[in-house]
Amino acid sequence: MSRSLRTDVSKDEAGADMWTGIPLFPDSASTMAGRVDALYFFLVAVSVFFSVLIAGLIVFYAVKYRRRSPDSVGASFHGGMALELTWTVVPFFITIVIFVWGASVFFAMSRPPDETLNIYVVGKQWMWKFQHLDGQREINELHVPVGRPVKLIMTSEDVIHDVFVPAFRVKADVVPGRYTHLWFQPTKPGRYHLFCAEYCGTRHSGMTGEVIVMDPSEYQTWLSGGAPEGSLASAGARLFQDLACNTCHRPDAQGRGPVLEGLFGKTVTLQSGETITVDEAYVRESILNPSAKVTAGFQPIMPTFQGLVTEEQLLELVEYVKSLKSLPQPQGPQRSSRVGVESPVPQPGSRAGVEMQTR
Ligand code: HEC
Ligand SMILES: [Cu+2]
Repeated sequence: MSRSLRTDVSKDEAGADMWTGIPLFPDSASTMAGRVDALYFFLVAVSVFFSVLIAGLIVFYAVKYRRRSPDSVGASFHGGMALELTWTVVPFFITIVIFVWGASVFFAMSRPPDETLNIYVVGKQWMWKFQHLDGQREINELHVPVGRPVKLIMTSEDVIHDVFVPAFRVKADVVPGRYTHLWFQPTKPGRYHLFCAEYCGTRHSGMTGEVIVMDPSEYQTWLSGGAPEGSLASAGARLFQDLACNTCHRPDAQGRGPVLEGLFGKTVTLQSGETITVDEAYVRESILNPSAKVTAGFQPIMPTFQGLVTEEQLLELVEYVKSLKSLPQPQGPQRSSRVGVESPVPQPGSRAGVEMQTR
């Protein structure tokens, strides 16, 4: 039953330990846990207070005004202004407090800090697949370091799933066809349950896993343990060649497609005149449905890769595009090179952090 039983187990015992000792209240192991609990306890306290008050008054008045003789008749009266104002105004202010408090916790949960450790998640019936930027892949187990904000970038291969880590007090839907986000900052090393919290088919209840929070040094050791295929971005770089993306997207603006170097995070103007900030979702859509948002100054000649790439390969391509740093530009923003302005000769080593084969 004890907390130590659940947190100090060695790796091989973990499976058996999963189901021993169900505690009344989950561990608190993230920076969000205290805030969520405080709000939760406030809600419980308000509910208990009013339940007791109302039930008490009902009993009290039922006794006080009980019928004392068979022929007694109740007095008729019409309202009491002071009473009605009180039971309108007091709940009004209490619900406003709940709203403002709830909104502030919600905002804190939905806005990750700027510097996060990003991990990609793919849900599928009935398992969780995790991809670390360094290339490690895990199934139903997620290793993270303690004390660092972690952001999960999540999608599903089939139906809607939902990541839920009770000890962190965080939960978010994982939806096919789009990326959703979830962030947390673990505060305590240990092993914590991970659940799917959206009914997703026959074996939904078995779609569980563990988040393993480690000391930073242990985490480094674990990270260096194995990534035979290299980083996610380098896997994406290989795919970029295998799928011949590089025939159209070249770093020197001589290709038929836009330069992707430095694209991520920039604002792109579309043919429709709209502008859009390049994020994971935009890159994903550009690959699966290129004609949905055509970049200004280009023809919609890019073929769709729908059905040719898996969700995991898409993540590799997204991560590769993310890793493409801007080429040194003498003047103006990156976008100028896309509308035909002369751009500098590419440097072979300029694709920072990514091993590229020479063409
Ligand atoms: C036949 C040439 C061609 C191929 C092959 C091609 N693209 Fe494109 N790509 C384009 C063109 C042209 C555009 C701009 C028009 C548009 O948005 O559809 C574009 C747009 C994009 C954009 C949006 C860029 C921006 O500035 O808005 C991304 C990201 C992208 N492609 C990635 C890829 C990836 C990844 C692959 C390989 C899986 C690929 N492309 C293969 C021609 C190509
Ligand atoms: Cu599920």
